[in-house]
Amino acid sequence: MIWLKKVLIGFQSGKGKFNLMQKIEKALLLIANLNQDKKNLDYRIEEILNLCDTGKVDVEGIIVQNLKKPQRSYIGSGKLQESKREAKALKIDVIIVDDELSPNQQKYLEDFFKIKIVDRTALILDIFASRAKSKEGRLQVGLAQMQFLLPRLAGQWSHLERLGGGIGTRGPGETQIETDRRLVRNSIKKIKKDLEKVKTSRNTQRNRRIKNSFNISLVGYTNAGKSTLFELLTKKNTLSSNMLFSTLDTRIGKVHFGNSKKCTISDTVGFVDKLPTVLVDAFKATLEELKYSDLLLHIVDCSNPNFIRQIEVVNELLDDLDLEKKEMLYVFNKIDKLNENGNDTLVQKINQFKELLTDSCVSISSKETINIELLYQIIQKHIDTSYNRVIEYTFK
Ligand SMILES: Nc1nc2c(ncn2[C@@H]2O[C@H](COP(=O)(O)OP(=O)(O)OP(=O)(O)O)[C@@H](O)[C@H]2O)c(=O)[nH]1
Ligand SMILES: [Mg+2]
Repeated sequence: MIWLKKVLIGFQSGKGKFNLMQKIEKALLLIANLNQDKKNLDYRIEEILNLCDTGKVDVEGIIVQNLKKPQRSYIGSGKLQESKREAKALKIDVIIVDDELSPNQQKYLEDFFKIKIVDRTALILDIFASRAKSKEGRLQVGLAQMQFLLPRLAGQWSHLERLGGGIGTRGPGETQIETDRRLVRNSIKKIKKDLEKVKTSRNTQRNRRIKNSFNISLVGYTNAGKSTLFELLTKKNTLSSNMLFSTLDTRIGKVHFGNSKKCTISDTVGFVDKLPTVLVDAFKATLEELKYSDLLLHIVDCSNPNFIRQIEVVNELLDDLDLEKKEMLYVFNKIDKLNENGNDTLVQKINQFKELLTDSCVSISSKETINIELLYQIIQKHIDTSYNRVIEYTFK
């Protein structure tokens, strides 16, 4: 829990931003595989390894246990002993757990391993904290960190209780927890107030911008290639990198089409499976831009064997945001990677999926600029149709 303490002290001193992983640390990864979900296990491992890589953690070993139901100690006691031996042998600095731990589970594992325990949510929060650049982004992530911290504060003072326990030791510990809780609650209140202010000024700017223009938003799973396409279409230099959550804050640019109608395009945060609940609000706030879009371009990394699951994750979140009725064009990106050997089954899967989508789909490569002209034409058609709709409506 030392890092949580750091977050708290940081907010007290007004800095408000912390990296959980300052240097590259050696990690042991624990995975409880419920119901022996073999099909998704490889994908799950690949994704958490990517997250670890992005969070600058070196995974030295992975321990998976198949379980029928969740355990109080996350995995069974035999596997825990094995993990402890492994952690010692590999000189591990941190245990990464690929699920969100309850405060009790967190405390149990900390007491057992006596080294830092970082669950999936803490890892994602840390990546977000190091990525957030705008004032709003930083406030949103700070708020999520505080909300995550609050129920976990109790564990941090257990060392005082252990100094003998019983009378005379519990008092100061308990009081400190209460003080910490109050400080965190006060910070939460302050961040919420600051966020309201930022929101009002953003709404004013947006109202000015969306008037009279056709607004396109890029949405999609993290690492699908949204920023690369944004860069290509706007000729802007944005951050695109082979890391998860490169983009956190929505960026807006202009695109020029043949007709005179003004067109804006926004690049948004990538989606991820099992999004931590404390981050849902932050996501919804950054994605507010989508409500004002006339067209969503759903960018799919079709070279990823799990692209269908990734599409589902994105669509579920869009549903949550009440955006399921928005006009959407599926953009199958990274087709250049499909020429590699051994991709036949994947290509077959893509073709089957595309048949279901009929005309609302286009395959491109943003990196190799394949079919970009075609994408322009399709977008142009959407703009023309929407423009005609407006004219019909006005003259009726
Ligand atoms: N081979 C290939 N790589 C691509 C293509 N488009 C993007 N990439 C690579 O995929 C990685 C992720 O690209 P980004 O544009 O940062 O992806 P993103 O969707 O913005 O990611 P987040 O901001 O993390 O959600 C980068 O290494 C890109 O160079 C493509 O068409 N082909
Ligand atoms: Mg991006």
